Amino acid sequence: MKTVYSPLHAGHAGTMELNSGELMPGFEKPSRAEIIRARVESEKLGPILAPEPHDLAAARRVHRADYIDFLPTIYPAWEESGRSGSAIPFTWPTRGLRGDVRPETIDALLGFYSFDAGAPFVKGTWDAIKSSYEVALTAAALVKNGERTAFALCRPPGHHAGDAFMGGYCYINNAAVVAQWYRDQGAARVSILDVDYHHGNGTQQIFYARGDVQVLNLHADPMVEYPFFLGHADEKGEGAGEGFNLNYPMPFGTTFETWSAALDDACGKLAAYAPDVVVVSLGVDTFEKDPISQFKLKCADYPAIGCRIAKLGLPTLFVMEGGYAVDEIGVNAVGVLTGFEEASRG
Ligand code: OKP
Ligand code: ZN
Repeated sequence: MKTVYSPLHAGHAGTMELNSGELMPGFEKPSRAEIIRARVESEKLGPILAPEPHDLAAARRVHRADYIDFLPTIYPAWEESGRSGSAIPFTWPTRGLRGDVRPETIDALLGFYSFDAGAPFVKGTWDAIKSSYEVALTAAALVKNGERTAFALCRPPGHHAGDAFMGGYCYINNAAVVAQWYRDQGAARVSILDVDYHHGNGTQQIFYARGDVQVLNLHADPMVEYPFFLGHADEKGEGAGEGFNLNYPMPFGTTFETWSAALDDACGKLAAYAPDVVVVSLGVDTFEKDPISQFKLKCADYPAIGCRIAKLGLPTLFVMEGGYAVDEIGVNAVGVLTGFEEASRG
């Protein structure tokens, strides 16, 4: 399996985030991608390729144009206004306020285009976002051109980003971009299987009214876990999308026994949909030692996940999302991929 990776992710560094009432260094840090990359090498998963350059046309297919245009202007505007460090919003147009009037100043625009304070911007953030997007599209093309699978080692991740909002470490929704790109390249149906610990609220929002992209999400129950305000089992899609969004919320403490039964059910629904291609939003924050998560998967479970997905027998693109236990993130992420490869070989 080929991996696509860009060193430009590393410029998105030194971010700060609000956690348990304290501003602290972000969990979503450059070492995550470096450790995964090192494990890809040591496991001899396959060649590591640089991304091809891409303009932002594919991003505009799933994100609002004004949102995509805003992203590269954030840090320059932040510095222009005399600040440094992490640009972070602090006011949002929630119920009872106007969400339809675009404000003029950078602090207000940050709130206008986000749903939380969890997507900080530093000097290298835009270049990292753009490289992550190019990594996803380059890996997507490998699968389109006949590879059974590929790994987009994206950083920053994407699944919390919606049509016109960032949040939860996410800015451009890489999985949504490539799913739409496959549709535009002629795929009739695409499935997105999101196995990250957190609900992929951005992906759900983008495709909620569509029947041509099936979205399956396995995650911690939003009644008690971030992102809190989406991801319940009764969210099944609307209009032409009715029945094509499936959520599997699970309680804190969920082990692989329960989790893999949900994966099995999701794989059954996916197989029945018969997509041309599967996009896996690959988060490994389901791990028992993840510092911000409450599931109990073990290292040995990750190859079994890859194996189950391989048994679908479909072209499959893996897009990196979360995972914050950096000591094991390489073992677990690459474990899914080697499990997939072993099962594909039969
Ligand atoms: C991104 B991905 C605040 C914890 C919540 C946001 C978590 C984002 C996870 N103390 N922070 O889905 O792995
Ligand atoms: Zn996550």
